[in-house]
Amino acid sequence: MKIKNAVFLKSTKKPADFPAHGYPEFAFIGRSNVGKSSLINMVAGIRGLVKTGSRPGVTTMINFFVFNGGISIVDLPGFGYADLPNDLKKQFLPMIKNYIAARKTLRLAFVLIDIRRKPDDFERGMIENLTGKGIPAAIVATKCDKVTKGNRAKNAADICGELGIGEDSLFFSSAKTREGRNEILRLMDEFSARPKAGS
Ligand SMILES: Nc1nc2c(ncn2[C@@H]2O[C@H](COP(=O)(O)OP(=O)(O)OP(=O)(O)O)[C@@H](O)[C@H]2O)c(=O)[nH]1
Ligand SMILES: [Mg+2]
Repeated sequence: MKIKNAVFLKSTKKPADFPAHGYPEFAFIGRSNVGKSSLINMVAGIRGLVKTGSRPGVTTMINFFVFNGGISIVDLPGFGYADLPNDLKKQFLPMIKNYIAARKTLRLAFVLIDIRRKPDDFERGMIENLTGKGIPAAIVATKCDKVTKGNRAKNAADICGELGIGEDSLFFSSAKTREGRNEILRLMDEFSARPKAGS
């Protein structure tokens, strides 16, 4: 798939306000600051499409975008940063869970993990939540430009070990070098064409 255009559609917190267009949908899920919004910009090929920032908690709403007039892309708030204001922090996890529960058009979720970290209960819980609802998850290691080749291989093995997935199931990405873009686009193509699991 080539990206011909990518537009912002709306930001909301409530399932009642989610767009009803019915396009195959792809969501980016992960901890605050893992690089969700940057990855969407990189895949879109538009630097300022989504707001990003060095402080965690930049994305506070569920943001819907449309690629090529027929693919829905969703940027979610992150989770897991202790120093966010309390009211925001408490909203994020239910917001993500309600989104997953409500969204019948969700074909595949990209679950992002910083290549320098180990997954923990948050990532495991999200993957369980998704697969429990029949939604496939693609695990994407982010910020791969920040590690040496050796550390990348070691950290990738650790991440896969922790999550109990085969090493060829982990995708590598960098918003800086654009690594991973073609694979993410290929997954979007593949899962857009497939009927949704269970339907
Ligand atoms: N070097 C490098 N920096 C990155 C990469 N991806 C994101 N960043 C930086 O990491 C910070 C967080 O990126 P965001 O894309 O805002 O992260 P997010 O997951 O959307 O964060 P929240 O919206 O707070 O949940 C920013 O300073 C980005 O420039 C990457 O691949 N490489
Ligand atoms: Mg963000």
